[in-house]
Amino acid sequence: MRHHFTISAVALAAATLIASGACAQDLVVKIGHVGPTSGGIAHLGKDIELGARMAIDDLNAKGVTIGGKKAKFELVPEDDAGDPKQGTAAAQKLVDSKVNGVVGHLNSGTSIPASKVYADAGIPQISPSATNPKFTRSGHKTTFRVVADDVHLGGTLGRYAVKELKGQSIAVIDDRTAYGQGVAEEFEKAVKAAGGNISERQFTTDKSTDFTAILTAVKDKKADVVFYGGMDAVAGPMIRQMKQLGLNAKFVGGDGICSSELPKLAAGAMADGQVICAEAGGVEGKQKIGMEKFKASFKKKFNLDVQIYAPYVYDAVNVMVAAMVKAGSADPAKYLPVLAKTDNYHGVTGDISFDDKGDIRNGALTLFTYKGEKREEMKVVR
Ligand code: ABU
Repeated sequence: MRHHFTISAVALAAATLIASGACAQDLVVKIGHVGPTSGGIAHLGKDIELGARMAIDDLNAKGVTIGGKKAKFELVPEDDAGDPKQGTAAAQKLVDSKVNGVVGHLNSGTSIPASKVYADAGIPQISPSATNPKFTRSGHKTTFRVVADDVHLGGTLGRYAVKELKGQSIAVIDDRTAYGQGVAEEFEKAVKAAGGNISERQFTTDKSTDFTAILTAVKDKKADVVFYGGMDAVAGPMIRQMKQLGLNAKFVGGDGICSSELPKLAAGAMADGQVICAEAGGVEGKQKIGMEKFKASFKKKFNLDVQIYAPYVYDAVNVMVAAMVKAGSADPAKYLPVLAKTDNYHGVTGDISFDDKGDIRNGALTLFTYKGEKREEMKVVR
């Protein structure tokens, strides 16, 4: 009976290896991924999930050796729907399934509470998109991000609204999420510091669809610049309703609105040059070639345009794996100290080094506008 059990266990292990495509001598490395692949910003959640998938496929195709063993990378995807509670539940699920590391979450509102779950389990987490400064300021050694933060985003856009757009009456609206509120507050601070005037302050939610009341209040103040702290799924209909109300102000926002999808979400209501947004990263010079190649490969592989964050999550996976290779181990306790010392990793999104909080050093921003429904780069700002 004992003998029979042993044979069954071996057969089961062999079947599992065959099913996963791994050989007995392979090291299986599980990379967890969490994003909102359902709900209003599912197109952005899918963007990062596919970016992570592409990184995993490329690593497996290239062949990576960790500590003398051939590594077989597996993506373990979870959906948090952009909801903080679902975010911590998804994080716990990944911890329970013993992932070696996590890329995600997308939203600051999910990434911040989830970071404690990963920290308690000692599992490294790299967000490709969470920009609220608090994400890396809890003192967790396991928390990293590969994008600039809201101080940089809101501050740059606030100065731009006053100095370049010459806004005389600047309205600020946010969706009360960790990201939307945080970036709007940084924008407001920078406008005031640059001598500008915040004429109206309004609030909405990340699920609202009717902005008539708040936009009427903004119109009454003759706003010439509207800043929105929130995501593209709300920004698009807001721009459409601005047009319906005859509010012809510039529309400014952070990385959350800066997607390929925004023109569609605005249903053709965006005038050329009306929208100015900032992606929380940027490449210059020769590095642009790598970014363009990535976007073309992504389009070929998935028949989809990159929305915003796919290149950032691609780099997040690769930075994590580079640390495993250097440490000679995929054990989080062994590769975490190496990951923290990441210095000048040449990624698709530029050179990545982490500071002592896990933030990217010398992070860039790229200002974009939209013309003919296409995103058009204006400049990279450091
Ligand atoms: N950075 C904008 C989108 C993600 C976030 O909530 O921070």
